[in-house]
Amino acid sequence: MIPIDDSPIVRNGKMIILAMDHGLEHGPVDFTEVPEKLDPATVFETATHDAVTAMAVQKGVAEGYYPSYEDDVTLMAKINGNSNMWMGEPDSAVNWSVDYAAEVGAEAIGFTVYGGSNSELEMAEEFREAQEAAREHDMPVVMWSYPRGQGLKNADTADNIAYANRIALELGADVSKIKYPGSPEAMEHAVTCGGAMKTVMSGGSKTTDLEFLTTVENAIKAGASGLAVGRNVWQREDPTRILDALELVVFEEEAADAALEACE
Ligand code: FBP
Repeated sequence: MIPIDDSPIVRNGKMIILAMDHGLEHGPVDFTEVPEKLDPATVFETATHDAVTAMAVQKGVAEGYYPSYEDDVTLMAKINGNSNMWMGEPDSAVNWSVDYAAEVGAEAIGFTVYGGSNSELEMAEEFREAQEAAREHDMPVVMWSYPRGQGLKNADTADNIAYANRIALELGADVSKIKYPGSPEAMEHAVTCGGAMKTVMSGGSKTTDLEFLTTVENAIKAGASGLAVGRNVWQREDPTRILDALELVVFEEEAADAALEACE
């Protein structure tokens, strides 16, 4: 872990990473209710909101769309990923190198590691290569750290999520992105397992405004440094409004209901 408070992906110690790699990870099904968002430019527009400290995308989307937004958006290169059509053990192909990501304009790297997968060892070795290359470019590395594999019956237990956060610290991530483990106490424990590394909450599937913001509020109170979110922002009819509210909850540490009221 290196100090990253001066990185453009961080604002006052916190961050809101807007993720849009779902076309690869989940497929067009995530866009059924919002077909206009199949055009990545629409989500890049959303990422120009002040609250967003970085936008995480895969290579093809970065190459095609980032050049039009390089003055307004901080690019995080999500360098591994795979489709939902893959039926093997959880794994993730490395789709672009850190050097090439830097050439495209990335200021940070995103990398998935599935602790507990039969592919975990290869993924850890690929992470080592990416993490050390990122150091050469002075780019922070965010690990999407998920317990996932055939040997894990209940992958998302609070203990497994805390373990995933510790794996991120041990392997040298600067930020770890974990699922909310279900309670503020469990989140606090997971954050503690990450030591001084920053932990951010994963957005998850779309819920109501209040439910989503309350979970974010609880995560922040538990010591999280923000969130990496996709569907809960860009699947909404009005992504600007939820980002206005998120800005208050994450950076101003306001309560969810007060933030929503302020954004009416
Ligand atoms: P969401 O906020 O929509 O969950 O996005 C965050 C993210 O990590 C994306 O980067 C990724 O595509 C997706 O979640 C993967 O979700 P899962 O692996 O749980 O299906």
